[in-house]
Amino acid sequence: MEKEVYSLCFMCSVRCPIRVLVKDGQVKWIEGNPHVAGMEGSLCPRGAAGINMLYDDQRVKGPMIRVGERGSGQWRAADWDEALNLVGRKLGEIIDKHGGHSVVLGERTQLATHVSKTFLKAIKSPNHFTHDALCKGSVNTACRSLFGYTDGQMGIHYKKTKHIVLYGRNIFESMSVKEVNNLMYALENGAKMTYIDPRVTITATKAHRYWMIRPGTDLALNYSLIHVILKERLYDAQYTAKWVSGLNALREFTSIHTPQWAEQETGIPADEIVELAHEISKDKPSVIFHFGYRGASHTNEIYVRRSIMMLNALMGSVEAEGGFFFKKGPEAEGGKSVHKLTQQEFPEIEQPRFDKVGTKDFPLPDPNHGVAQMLPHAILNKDPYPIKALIAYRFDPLMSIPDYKNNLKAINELDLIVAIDVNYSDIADYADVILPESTYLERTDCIQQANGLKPQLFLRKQTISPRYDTYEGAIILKQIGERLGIGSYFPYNNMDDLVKWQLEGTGFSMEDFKSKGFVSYGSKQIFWDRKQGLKFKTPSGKIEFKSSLLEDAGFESFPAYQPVPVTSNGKFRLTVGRTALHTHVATQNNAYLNYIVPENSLWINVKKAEELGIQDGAWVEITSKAGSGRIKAKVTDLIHPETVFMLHGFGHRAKNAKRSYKKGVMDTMLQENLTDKIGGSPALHDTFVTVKPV
Ligand SMILES: Nc1nc2c(c(=O)[nH]1)N[C@H]1C(S)=C(S)[C@@H](COP(=O)(O)OP(=O)(O)OC[C@H]3O[C@@H](n4cnc5c(=O)[nH]c(N)nc54)[C@H](O)[C@@H]3O)O[C@H]1N2
Ligand SMILES: Nc1nc2c(c(=O)[nH]1)N[C@H]1C(S)=C(S)[C@@H](COP(=O)(O)OP(=O)(O)OC[C@H]3O[C@@H](n4cnc5c(=O)[nH]c(N)nc54)[C@H](O)[C@@H]3O)O[C@H]1N2
Ligand code: SF4
Ligand SMILES: [Mo]
Repeated sequence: MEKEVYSLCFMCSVRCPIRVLVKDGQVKWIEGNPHVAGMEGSLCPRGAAGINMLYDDQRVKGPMIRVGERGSGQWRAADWDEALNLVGRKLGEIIDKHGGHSVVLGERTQLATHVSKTFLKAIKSPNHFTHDALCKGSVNTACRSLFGYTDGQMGIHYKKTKHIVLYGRNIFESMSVKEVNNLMYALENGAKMTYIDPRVTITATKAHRYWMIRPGTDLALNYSLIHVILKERLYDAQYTAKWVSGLNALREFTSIHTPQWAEQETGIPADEIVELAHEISKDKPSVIFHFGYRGASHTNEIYVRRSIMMLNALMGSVEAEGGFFFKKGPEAEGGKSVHKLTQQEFPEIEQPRFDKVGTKDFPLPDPNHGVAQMLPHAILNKDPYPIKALIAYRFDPLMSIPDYKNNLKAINELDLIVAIDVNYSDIADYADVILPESTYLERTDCIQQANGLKPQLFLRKQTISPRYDTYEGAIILKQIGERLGIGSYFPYNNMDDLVKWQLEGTGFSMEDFKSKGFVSYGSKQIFWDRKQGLKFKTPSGKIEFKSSLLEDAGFESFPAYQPVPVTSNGKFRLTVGRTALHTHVATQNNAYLNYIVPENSLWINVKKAEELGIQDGAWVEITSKAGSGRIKAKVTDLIHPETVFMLHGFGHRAKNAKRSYKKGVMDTMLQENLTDKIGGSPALHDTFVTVKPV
């Protein structure tokens, strides 16, 4: 028997719509959903490798209870009742003794996030955190400081853009299928692409203009671009007059930041900076200065992101075709949003968050996701109070928070670690109990409400029954909840119940997703009226260059630029990033992806390698304040001499993930745990290393 099921990929968080061919109960083929604009049937390599994840015999096949030391990789299989009873009993004891706030749940934001938030609210813990701060915390804060919206509430209209500027936004490797397809469409129709990165990436090779910037100096470049744009009046004067506050303050501030000054700092020729300002302003407002994710990852990141978004505002590209737009929800079409479990009434929580977000110590990061990298500090220093239990739900603090050794020390202080994972991840390996989730191909998930130019709903639909003894995360949490006496917050028995409840009042039913995998609230794209109808949520109702969010919290809108010293004494700035073949720390043990990219290597500039006596392909030792590792060198002139680069996600220590075990070096083994104290992102690129041949 053959059937086609529409669903959502989950080999990464993008959740591309897919069509899955199932034959005799086996998944035979996965492709992009052809009915979805921008997918055109395509998938990325990781999406195609979903089949290998499903049929991987090295994944967690049923609940596991640890028998050896933490991290020994020794487990015994348990049935669900035993494992859940154990977790319920231990959590109950911890909550009784130390309060609900001693329980922390960290996850990668996903469709069932409203379920885990509900779980924590019900046990009176403020300590739900997501991966978001690690990914784009400062982007979020920067956008709120300017527009009153988070970056997540904004979208990018790639397809109609005329010029895109990418600051280490390696869009053709660190990808999302729709973004790539839409940008390719624009490029084929004449759009220009400027790419800025200390390293020549695949994206760099496709760009019209590539600048090998000195690492850490994007802010200087942007201040000089702003200087030229303001001095030569290249900005959209009508738009800024109506919608921007603080233009004069910005003009005054950037008056010293000439292109000649920036050339010294960035290594980019002054005349080329002027040329970009001229060229891009001709295409305004259909231009994009991409706010980026993990490119410029430094302690001043919020100001880099603000400078990028100020350039957009100067071009009038915020809420413009071919620029940025604010995502519209169902209400914009007279429809109703889906229900979330977090809309219930909960007991009041008195304690601050473990990361102190929302207090005067850490006022600005988004409390919706908190600041994950504060976890080791909170545990080790019992600051602000003791933390006793961690539930890691599709998130690996060991490999995703800088400073592995410190992370390990911290989690070893905990009385209970529970991992809800599909794989033997590194955190699962250190857990006391692993509660395995069914893979995305084996489960129906909560509804995805996709706000955007056209609000839509998508459904991840089970394609085959679970191959092993696994459950959906929303069912696992409900089951633990029942053992803690908070079962009434989870009013469903299975995923279909939950989805039906979410859809109540929207006018849509599960049946409506069958033919195409999604439903739409309307058919036209909604842009607000740029002349009168922009709805910024800042106190002034304008784009605040001079930001009340920042200044009310005691931070400057335009702090003086701090020059970036040239790295010396044999030191390199360590930079990291992704490959098109892997997702973060999740896919290195996938048979197919592991076969193509089994380990990482260290990119090092050819001249520096020569000085140090390092040959291409030879083993080197890389050392930082936090740790060291052995890795093969990739000697190349495609990287700036002040930095070395490695892929994130390798060097796994979990023994049961046999293909990835100890392959390559873990970046968190080297990185120090540093943070942009205003925006909330980690400063992943502020660790310095030495490299020597072995
Ligand atoms: N295949 C794949 N795609 C993904 C993901 C994945 O895991 N795999 N993850 C997704 C997620 S969650 C994210 S956040 C995005 C990340 O998307 P990106 O932020 O585009 O991804 P990275 O691969 O981290 O690329 C960072 C780049 O910044 C460069 N860089 C380092 N220092 C500087 C600097 O000072 N200035 C500039 N301009 N550049 C610098 C590095 O050389 C590197 O090429 O990717 C998404 N897409
Ligand atoms: N050092 C360092 N740290 C980083 C980064 C970096 O470049 N370097 N990048 C940052 C960025 S941009 C991001 S987005 C984060 C990502 O951080 P994480 O969320 O930790 O990374 P992922 O690899 O996406 O997935 C984590 C876990 O999810 C599990 N998993 C996969 N599918 C499922 C599923 O269906 N259900 C369940 N329950 N589990 C599943 C995987 O096995 C894996 O253990 O890391 C951030 N941290
Ligand atoms: S970008 Fe690739 S891995 Fe991520 S959801 Fe889309 S197809 Fe899947
Ligand atoms: Mo991310």
